[in-house]
Amino acid sequence: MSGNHLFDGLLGGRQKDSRILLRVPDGDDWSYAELVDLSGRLASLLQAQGVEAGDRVAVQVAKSVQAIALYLATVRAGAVFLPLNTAYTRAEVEYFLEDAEPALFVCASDRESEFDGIESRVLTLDGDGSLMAAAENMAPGFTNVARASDDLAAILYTSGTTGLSKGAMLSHDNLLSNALTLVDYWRFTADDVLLHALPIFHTHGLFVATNIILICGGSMIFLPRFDLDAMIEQLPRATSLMGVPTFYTRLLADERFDRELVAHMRLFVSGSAPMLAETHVQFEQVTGHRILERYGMTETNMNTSNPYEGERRVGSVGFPLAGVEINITDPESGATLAAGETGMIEVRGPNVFLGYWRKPEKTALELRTNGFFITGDMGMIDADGYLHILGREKDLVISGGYNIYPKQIETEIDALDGVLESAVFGIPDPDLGEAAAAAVVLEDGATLDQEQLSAALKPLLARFKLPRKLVLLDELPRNAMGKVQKNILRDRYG
Ligand code: MLC
Ligand code: AMP
Repeated sequence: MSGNHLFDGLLGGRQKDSRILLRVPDGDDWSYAELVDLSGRLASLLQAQGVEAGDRVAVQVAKSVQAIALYLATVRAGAVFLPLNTAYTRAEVEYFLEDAEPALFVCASDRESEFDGIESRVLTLDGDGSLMAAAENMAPGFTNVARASDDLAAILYTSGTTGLSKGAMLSHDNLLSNALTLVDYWRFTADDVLLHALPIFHTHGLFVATNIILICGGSMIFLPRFDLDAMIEQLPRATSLMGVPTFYTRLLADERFDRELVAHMRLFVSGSAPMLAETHVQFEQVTGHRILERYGMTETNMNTSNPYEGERRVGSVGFPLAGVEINITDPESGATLAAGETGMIEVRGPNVFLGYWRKPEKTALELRTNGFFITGDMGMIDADGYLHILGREKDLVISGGYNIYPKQIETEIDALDGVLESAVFGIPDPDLGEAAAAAVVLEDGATLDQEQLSAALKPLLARFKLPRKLVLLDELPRNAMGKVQKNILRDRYG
């Protein structure tokens, strides 16, 4: 084995490339060469801190060029990058650290004190005594640790219906092969300027958006977050945008967003959550562009995409990507269904992950021995071969592209003093697509109100997971089998 599969594929040969890779509005521009240099210094530093090949490096930091450099440094050092949503509370972070046992946990300096007494070794990315401060004194140049295509590159945590988060293990080639396929399928070239407003702790913002640009040699306008004014200001400088449906509904609701502003744009991609047909239609009416919708998951990267040329079919997520197979099966028996029938979407290909970190029994439930991953999404392939996602078998709320697992929220609510039981379900939300709502049954004699319940949940759960609506009920609606009927709750309170 020689070389570092992912890094060589993303940035091999760009050590001296002085073209601009990252433009940070109100900040500095970064060339390819500068990013490669910084990632090398950080990789040396990780090694000096004892990080060895295969070790996990957990990272919860604000979106920045330095954070991208740390991702690349981790890969170069042969270690495993483990990014965490910046909204996670200490309680949530502790679970991931206990499970993944990282050699290092890198956090933002403004949250360092929150992690006092935590098991893992904690370093900060920014501020005094930080990795960035030390990186300045490291010698330039770094010999990458050799890593092969099926070595582990990243772990991304995702939940299941049990509510227990599982680390999806992604190999060097899971990430590289998928990004290479997308560069080709979506026609990315060195002339592209991607307006990047997604977070970089998830598949969409990190592995799809960032990896694609690194490979094609283009550049990114790097916004810290989705901000409408900044988007309107920067769109004239971009050729392409990737977003969740909320990006597009918010842009459409702003009168500055018109045909002229985006006449020069080449591509708008949407994914991570279902896009309403009316958003597709309205977007085309306003801009003359048709959004390209694609379908992916943490465990599989991107699976299907509408075509670049040819019909982008509204309500569909397009065709399987090169090398990816889609099988529609009977959710009970697992038998393959005929074309046109609706069933479980299963996926196989070089994009599909290696399994869940230290959870072989969970892996066995979802990843078949024949290589097909059982997605939990229900769908149908139409007569022209387009895949349509028609529902989810997994109990999941997708809010603004973030996943909220009802079971996790229910577990926290049920553990509160005075609560007998609860049910968390998704309700339509005009901005976020879906939002979480909770129905709570109190114990006899308990006097909690909605505000007290909300206040009790705040330190336990990231804010985006907090139920936007909380109702107190005498009992939960159940079917004859005793199962809570969330569809009734959704109809009644949605
Ligand atoms: C923020 N908040 C949310 C939220 N985002 N609540 C529910 N759902 C969300 N998605 C809450 C905050 O906690 C805060 O609450 C309040 O809203 C305002 O915070 P904000 O930071 O100002 O939010 P905003 O800018 O409005 O963010 C909305 C958003 C953002 C849609 C722009 O959530 C976003 O960028 N989403 C993208 C997620 C993503 O990248 N998903 C890809 C997953 S990968 P409070 O209480 O503090 O006021 C994947 C695979 C695939 O799924 O196929 O791609
Ligand atoms: P995550 O676990 O965060 O990776 O979320 C993946 C899930 O997001 C998928 O299993 C789908 O349910 C959903 N998803 C992603 N893209 C789309 C899309 N274009 N349309 C509908 N759902 C999508």
